[in-house]
Amino acid sequence: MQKNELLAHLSVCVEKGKADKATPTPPEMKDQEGAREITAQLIEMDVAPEEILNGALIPGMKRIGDLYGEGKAFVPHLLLAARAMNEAIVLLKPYFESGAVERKGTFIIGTVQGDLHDIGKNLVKAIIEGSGWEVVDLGTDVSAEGFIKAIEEHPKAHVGLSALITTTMVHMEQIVQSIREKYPDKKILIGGAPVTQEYCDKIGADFFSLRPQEAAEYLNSLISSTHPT
Ligand code: B12
Repeated sequence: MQKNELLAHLSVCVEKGKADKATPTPPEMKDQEGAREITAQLIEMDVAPEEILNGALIPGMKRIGDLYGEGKAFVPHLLLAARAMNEAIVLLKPYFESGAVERKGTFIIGTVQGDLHDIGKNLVKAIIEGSGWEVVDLGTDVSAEGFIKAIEEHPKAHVGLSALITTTMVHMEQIVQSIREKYPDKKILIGGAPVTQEYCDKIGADFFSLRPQEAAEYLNSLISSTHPT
């Protein structure tokens, strides 16, 4: 296959969650090469990692993110796409780390204190990573101090908080306040099933959505006004 055909095929692999040859789904792609093999082939052909990222992985992830936002794809589809994306990212990681691929900026994300739910957070991470951002994942049960320490290490990063329980969601307010005391202009995104726009306005966060693709679009919209890290 030629380069452009391979890039187009890789994009479909991400969208459809075809991580590698052994991945049995989708049925119409059974026994075909997946994201891992095709990415390896493109690297072997000296295709720039940036082109692989921007020309195949990001558009594939965007398509599935949009379908999810429209209610035409569901959580399992996003998880499969994230897995396929990760297979490719692992191979591209050395180029990201060497600085050969420019990322749009850094996004710090964590599930707030007391909360161990991370499926939604991981989806947001995958879509934002898939949209070209470096993501620093703090994991679950993250305190205000945890977020602030990460911001100290990545001062230009934007921050995302996730919460799934009404009793842990309240920690978002204190975390937002603590971040604002030290970093008044920091952009803070919040989400998670119990979170609402009203709550976002109340605690002074900058952005709320239940749709990861909208969070990626919001971050992309900030690029013109901020410099990437
Ligand atoms: C899976 C699950 C678990 C798993 C978590 C596994 C894991 N690794 O995450 C386990 C079994 C461990 C678990 C434990 C508990 N759970 Co639970 N859990 C669920 C369940 C079934 C699904 C949650 C989920 O993953 N949803 C799917 C994801 C994709 O949705 P999401 O997180 O909302 O994320 C989306 C958006 O919100 C958004 N988003 C998320 N984060 C962010 C962040 C940003 C910045 C942005 C922009 C967007 C965004 O993007 C995502 C994609 O669309 C829900 C019930 C349900 N049906 O929702 C209960 C639920 C959340 N759990 C609940 C409870 C009570 C608990 C426990 C306390 C139970 C117990 N008694 O031990 C413990 C809590 C432990 C702890 N300290 O956290 C309650 C919460 C009730 C409440 N009042 O708030 C629920 C609602 C069940 C219920 N009906 O009672 N749970």
